[in-house]
Amino acid sequence: MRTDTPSTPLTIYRKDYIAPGFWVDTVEMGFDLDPIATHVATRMTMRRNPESSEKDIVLFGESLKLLQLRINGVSVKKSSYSIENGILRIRNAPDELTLDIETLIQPAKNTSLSGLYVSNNNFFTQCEAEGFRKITFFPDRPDVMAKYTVMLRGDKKKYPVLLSNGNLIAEGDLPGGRHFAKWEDPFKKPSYLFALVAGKLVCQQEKYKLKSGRKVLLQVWVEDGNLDKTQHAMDSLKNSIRWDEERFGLELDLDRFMIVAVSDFNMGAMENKGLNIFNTKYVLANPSIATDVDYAGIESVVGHEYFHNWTGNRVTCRDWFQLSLKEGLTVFRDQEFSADLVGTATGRAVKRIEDVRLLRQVQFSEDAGPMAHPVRPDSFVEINNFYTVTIYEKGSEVVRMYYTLLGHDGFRKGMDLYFQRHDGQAVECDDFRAAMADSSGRNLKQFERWYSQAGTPRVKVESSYDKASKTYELTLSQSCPATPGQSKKLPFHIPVAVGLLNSNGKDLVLNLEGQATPSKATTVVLELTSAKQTFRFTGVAKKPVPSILRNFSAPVVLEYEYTDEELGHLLAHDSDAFNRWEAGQRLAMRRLVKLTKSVLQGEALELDSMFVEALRSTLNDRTLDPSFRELVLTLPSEAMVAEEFKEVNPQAIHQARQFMRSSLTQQLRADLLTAYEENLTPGKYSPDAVSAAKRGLKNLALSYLLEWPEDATFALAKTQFDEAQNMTDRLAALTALTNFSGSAKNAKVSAQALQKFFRDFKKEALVIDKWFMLQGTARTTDAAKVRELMKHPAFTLSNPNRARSLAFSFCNANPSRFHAADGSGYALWADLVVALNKLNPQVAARLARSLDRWRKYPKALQVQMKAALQRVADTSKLSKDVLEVVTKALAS
Ligand code: B3K
Ligand code: ZN
Repeated sequence: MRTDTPSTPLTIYRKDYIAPGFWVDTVEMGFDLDPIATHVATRMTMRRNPESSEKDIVLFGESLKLLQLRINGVSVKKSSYSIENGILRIRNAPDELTLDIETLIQPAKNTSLSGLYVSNNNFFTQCEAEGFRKITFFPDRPDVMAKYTVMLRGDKKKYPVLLSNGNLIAEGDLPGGRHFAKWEDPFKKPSYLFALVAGKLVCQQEKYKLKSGRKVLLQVWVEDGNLDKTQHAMDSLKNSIRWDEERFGLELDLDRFMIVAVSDFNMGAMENKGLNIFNTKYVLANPSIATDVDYAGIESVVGHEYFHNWTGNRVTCRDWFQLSLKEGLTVFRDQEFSADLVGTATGRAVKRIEDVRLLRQVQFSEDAGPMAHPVRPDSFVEINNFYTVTIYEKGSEVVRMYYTLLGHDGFRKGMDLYFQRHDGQAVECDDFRAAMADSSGRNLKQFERWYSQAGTPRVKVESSYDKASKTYELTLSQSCPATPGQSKKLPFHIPVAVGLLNSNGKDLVLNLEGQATPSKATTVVLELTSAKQTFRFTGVAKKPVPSILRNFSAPVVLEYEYTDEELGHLLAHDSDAFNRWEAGQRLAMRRLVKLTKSVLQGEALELDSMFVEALRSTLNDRTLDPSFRELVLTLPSEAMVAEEFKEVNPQAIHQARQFMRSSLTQQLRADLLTAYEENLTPGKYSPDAVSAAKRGLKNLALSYLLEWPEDATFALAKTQFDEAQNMTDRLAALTALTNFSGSAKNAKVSAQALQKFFRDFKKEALVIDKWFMLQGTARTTDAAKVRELMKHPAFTLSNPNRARSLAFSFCNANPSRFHAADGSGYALWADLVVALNKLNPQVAARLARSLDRWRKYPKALQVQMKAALQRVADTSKLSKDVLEVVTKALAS
């Protein structure tokens, strides 16, 4: 049971799951599309589920006008059904029946972008998680899977294109300038995968030959005028299809696969069966509007949604608590896809580092805050609040640990068994774990705790070397901090990949006592299953330097007392590129923490030469891939430094990090200039990994160079801005110019560049988003400036991309300004959350999360944050989305 009255939000518990009282076998739908009032006729064949304790037909519905309700052609008597709190309940239904429902909905009024809505005069749907109930009354839960046939009717001029899931089986004209299209999806699916699109759209299409020889039709649909921006999405789709065939033996099961881009969309994209709907941000690209990061994002999101066709659609979730079953697994698959496409070992490591950075920065923080939840949550108020980095990114790490434990082939066997057992079913995370255990013969019972316990485990490592016996011991102990509702944690099953380096930086061949290690192995996976365990390596001639948690083999915080010298050794030599990078980050973090403390104590700031020289030699090491060098030179973000402190002072962290950046610039000026010049990419733009890596390093060098006020480097950035042949270089230059703190003359030039950028791209919404984002995160932007920008004619809160570009970027990515001492950032945040709540609760709730960690700040800030949270909580007509977030924050 759930309610629509948000003042008393109802918590739904995993333990309360009961199977549906009725199954639905077929669904036939007819839509008469009209933005003001769309008529929806639904006919479903249903049969009683003898195994359920629910005796009634239970249908969910929201914002619907019910016109008709018939069982086997006869109107259902008022006394036989009730509608209460969004549930239509029919009593005394026969065991088998045909249910007809007619509803009226108002797509143009739907600003929540969930259900059927209008964007730029076209129709789109978003049904995950619970949007289908805004279209018709339905057992809108993922374990009810049915076959759908959909008839779309609408004005032929206004809506020339009519799309739904599956195959087009009929189309034609109707009287009155209308037309129709009939679609049939041959696969049964849960309602959250239903989709329709109608409007004025054009497509890039091609026939693609699968490995089996079967030909499929691929289409990328966009608004007229955007066909010059679809090639990369199409290429990414073809790469995804090929990759899933090769890596997992999974073939596209439909004859037609469509991607549609829409500019008003709550998230990245949606995996509706055969009809993926995408945020334009993850489809549209050409060199003049998209950056290298955008190109990579498109590839990974196109891959992600495509891979859902098997992991999510063919095998789906029994209930929403199992969300990570499909999301964690599919993120793992898209991460592997992107890594495989680059192909090189460094390319793989670079991808891994980027993914881990996101995990640490956002997921570790979530795990330590009021919204912390296990990968398989036990309860929620609003499921849309649980599309989190924990479900997605930590979920992917959990899948990756199976991969680490079972190996490449072992994991593949597990996947094969999973599909063999569960194709066409709605299952649980435990079913996936069972497939991995049964296919490998391994006991993965304890592994279940990764699903049930929230929080980021800490692994503390101590080492000792015994010269006489030539043995080296590592003692690992684990703990996990308390999280809301979980005070005590039991030990996790943690794979810890370890290598040992000798004094020349070479890997030792490892002999692990009591464990058969493959001959010549230089990395072993230690399996930590108890609170504390010792592992002994034999035949170690000299005290080595341990490289622990290689490739980040588990989502934990590793504590080991490395000396600076050892870290320098790892940074210079570790064969594991992840840990090589990690060593540099540890050196940087140690100093950032110290500098922050010095700022707080009013001491003079200093940067030691050991660190500067270590970075200098990495920067100048041409044997290293530029993308790897870029990552080493990228300092831990302010948010990551904040995690090292019990009490966070954002301004002190900002000052410390800025000091480090400008000192590095001062001392590495010549090296940075050389890196800049060596990594130019003249000629035609290509988003390939090699060129993108060069641009990445070059633009990082540029951003450093402008940390030191100097006319010559300012001019370098200005020239790059003026002459850029692609968006990557243009935006990097503009960002550097905007953040430059030099003379008034230079400031004027920067301001002019910013204006020119707007003029040049005012027709490209995705570029204007970048323009707002750049300003939202600019060092000089405070809350007043954001309020001023919100008055700009191009700004609107009702488009989620635009709202995110300014509001989210300021609140989440400009910490020293957002946390201004006068509380102006929090007041702005509260105004924004309240305004968004009326328009779009999902987007509002995302922004509401910016104050999750308010307890971590100094008292003076806490008081103001609490007041802002309270103001939001006290707002009338608060959605349960926002209410859940602010209530949990206030209770922390
Ligand atoms: N499954 C969708 C997310 C739906 C979010 C609903 N609030 C996109 C994805 O993960 O692929
Ligand atoms: Zn997904």
